[in-house]
Amino acid sequence: MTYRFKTDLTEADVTPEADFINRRALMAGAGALMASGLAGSAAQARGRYDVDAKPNSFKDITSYNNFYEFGTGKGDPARYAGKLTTRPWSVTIDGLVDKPGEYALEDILRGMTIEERIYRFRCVEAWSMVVPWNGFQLSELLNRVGVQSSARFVAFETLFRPSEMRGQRRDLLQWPYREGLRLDEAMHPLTLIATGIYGKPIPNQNGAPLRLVVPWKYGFKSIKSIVKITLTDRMPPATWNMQNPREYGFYSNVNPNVDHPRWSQASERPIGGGLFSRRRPTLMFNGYAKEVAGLYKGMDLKKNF
Ligand SMILES: Nc1nc2c(c(=O)[nH]1)N[C@H]1C(S)=C(S)[C@@H](COP(=O)(O)O)O[C@H]1N2
Ligand SMILES: [Mo]
Repeated sequence: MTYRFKTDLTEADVTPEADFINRRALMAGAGALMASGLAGSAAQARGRYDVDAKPNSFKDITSYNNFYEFGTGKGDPARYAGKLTTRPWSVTIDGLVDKPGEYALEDILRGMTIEERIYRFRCVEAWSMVVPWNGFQLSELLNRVGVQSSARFVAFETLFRPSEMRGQRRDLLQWPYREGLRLDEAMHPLTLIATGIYGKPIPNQNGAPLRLVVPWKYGFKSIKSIVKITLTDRMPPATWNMQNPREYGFYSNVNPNVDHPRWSQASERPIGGGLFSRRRPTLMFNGYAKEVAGLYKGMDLKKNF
């Protein structure tokens, strides 16, 4: 019998990224074994929707954030979001659904298929990351509550609790933070409700306990700490669109050909590449054109930006 003391572990042994990369490597190995003789065995380890890029570190993803409920600085969410109480938590689902109600978090999670999805993430401010999310498809939840045929859009709201969200004591934005999707966007298999990162529960600064992830849209569409989901027949209000409709459209699909009025969207700065890391070209629909371009067929993307 051998004893393994804590001191045997190096930093790399205990970081979640290391676990993650090791697990991936194991899966790749198993996949390669099973698929020996078949082409594309390397792709075996990658999920259907995973991007072929190295994920950012857990540290990057959880320390460089936008979450104005806790302040406007990139470090404010990590500094102040720990205060937020995320249990108990419930989400009101109402509007044009068969089974409206206030659902406890546990009831929402029960029976959901939690998947791992490695997605590109592109903020409208022109920085980007690659994030290994855990979560379930929004479509699964919507199907469970029964979307009525008259529904055209889905509206989302973040928690309003100024006692724990210090940014809400100021009029930085019109609280609560709100976002919306067209129903077909919401039902798309890429559209995720994230519950974790790197296989760990999603940290408060990233939008615990439930946050939206729409990887082909600018980051502000991916609303955090959701308490309300409403099915509606009208295009719902969206926080940044209300704030400045000239700069932030309802759709806000990532589009290198449509510049923000105050900066170019043709390229982006990957976070975590170091001080002198190179910008990289921004991809149409953030690299998800094959999956989502069809949703916008016939639309003028310069007008409907
Ligand atoms: N409720 C709420 N959701 C939000 C925001 C916010 O300020 N409040 N910021 C958005 C913006 S601008 C971005 S880029 C992403 C950032 O997500 P991350 O911190 O997990 O990277 O969250 C989005 N969701
Ligand atoms: Mo953003």
